[in-house]
Amino acid sequence: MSDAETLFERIIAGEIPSEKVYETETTFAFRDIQPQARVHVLVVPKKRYRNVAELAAADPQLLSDVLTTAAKVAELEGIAESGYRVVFNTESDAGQTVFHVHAHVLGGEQLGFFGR
Ligand code: IU
Repeated sequence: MSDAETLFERIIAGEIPSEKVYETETTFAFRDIQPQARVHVLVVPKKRYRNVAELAAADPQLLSDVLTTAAKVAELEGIAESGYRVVFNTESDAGQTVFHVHAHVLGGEQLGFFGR
């Protein structure tokens, strides 16, 4: 297992400091160290799957927990009404760099179009 693969497990365990936003029995939410919007929070399932496809196939309840936590984060950050985006970068063309599935919760300002 590479360092990149264990990184979020170490953040969840508190071995690497992070700015926690919210936590449940199965998920952990913390601020992205390189925010791409005024609000940029990562939601990670405590059990590691490589990407959202593997998570969806293996444990749909846990995927649901991740999305419920994302909605809770939006509420806590005050962006539930103004709007926000939930993104799962999946593998290389999408720029996934940490292979422990995570949802990006982005908002707090008008977001630009995305794609190419
Ligand atoms: P990606 O979807 O795998 O590209 O997202 C990984 C994110 O993890 C990226 O936005 C990084 O800024 C973020 N991150 C972090 O918050 N803390 C870290 O120690 C590392 C990456 I390394």
